[in-house]
Amino acid sequence: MRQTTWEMGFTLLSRHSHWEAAVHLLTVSILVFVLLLGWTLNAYGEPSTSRPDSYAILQGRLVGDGFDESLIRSLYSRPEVTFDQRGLTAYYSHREATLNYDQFSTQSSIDQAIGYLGQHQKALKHTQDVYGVDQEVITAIILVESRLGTYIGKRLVLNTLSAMAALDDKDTRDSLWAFYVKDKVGGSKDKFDTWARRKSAWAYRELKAYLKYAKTQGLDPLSMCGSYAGALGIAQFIPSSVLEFAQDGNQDGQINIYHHEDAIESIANYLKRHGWRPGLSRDERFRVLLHYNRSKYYAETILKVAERLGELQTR
Ligand SMILES: [Ca+2]
Repeated sequence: MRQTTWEMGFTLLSRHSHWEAAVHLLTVSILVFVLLLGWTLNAYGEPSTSRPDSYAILQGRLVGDGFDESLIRSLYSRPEVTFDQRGLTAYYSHREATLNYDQFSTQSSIDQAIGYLGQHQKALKHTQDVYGVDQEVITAIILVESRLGTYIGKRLVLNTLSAMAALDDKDTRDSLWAFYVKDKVGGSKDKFDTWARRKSAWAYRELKAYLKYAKTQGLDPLSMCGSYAGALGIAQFIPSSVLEFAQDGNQDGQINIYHHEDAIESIANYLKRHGWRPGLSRDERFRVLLHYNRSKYYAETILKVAERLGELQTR
C-alpha cells in the first residue's frame, strides 16, 4: 500500500518519541519542499539543455531531402542526442573572438612539431612526393588546427550541426533568444536572427554532408567529436570539405580523418586542389593557404612555423 509523504510523517510520529519523530517530519518536509521547488523551476525556468524534440522539424527536412526515414528517426532518438542551447549561446557570443596564433611559434610548439615530423615521417614524405606539398607545411597546419591531433574538440559533431541547423525554425530561434542569448549576450534581436538564419542554412548543408560522409565510410554519426563550429578531425575540415577533399592515406579502405595518415594526405590534397605546387613563391603559398583559413594571421603563422621547421630539419 502506498503512503503519502505526510502519512509517512504521522506514522513516524506514532512509532517514535515525539522529539525524534518531529526531526523526521522536518526532514521529510524539507525534502518535499526541495522536490517541489525543483519541479517548479523545471516547469517555469530555463528549458533543459537536452531537448531532442527540438529536432522534429529537422528530421522531417532530412527525410524530405532523401535520407532514410527509419535511420534518421532511430539516430535522433538515441540518448547521446542533445540540443545544447548553452553551447549555441557561447558560440554566438564568441563568434568574433580571434585565436592567439603566437602560441604556435613558441619553442615548445616547434619542438613538438619536430617530434611529429619524425613520428610520421613515412606518411609525410610519401605525401610530399605524391602531392608536391611540403611536409613542414602539412605539419604546421596540423599543429595549428588540432595541436598535432591532441585537441580535436569534445562536442559530438551531430549535436553541434543539428542544433545550429534547428535555428531555421522561428520558435526554436525565439526560445534560444528568450532563455539564453537575450540576457547572457544581449545586443539586438535582429542581429541575432540574421546570424541564426545564416548559420542554420550553412549548418544544414554541412549536416547533410556529414551524414553522407558517415554513411559512405561506415562510421557512426554519434562517434565523432569536433569543434564548437562543427569542424572535425585532425585537420579540422568542415564536412563538405571532408566529402570533397579527404583521402584514405593509410589505404585501409576507409577515409577516417581522425587517423593521422588520412589527415596528412587530406590536407595535401586540399592544398594541391587549391593551387599548391612545388616552386611557388612565398606570396603564392600565402594565397593558397588563405583558402584553408581566410585569416592572414593564420596563413602567416603556417608559413612561419613551416620555415622554422625547415631550418631545423636541414641542420
Ligand atoms: Ca584510412
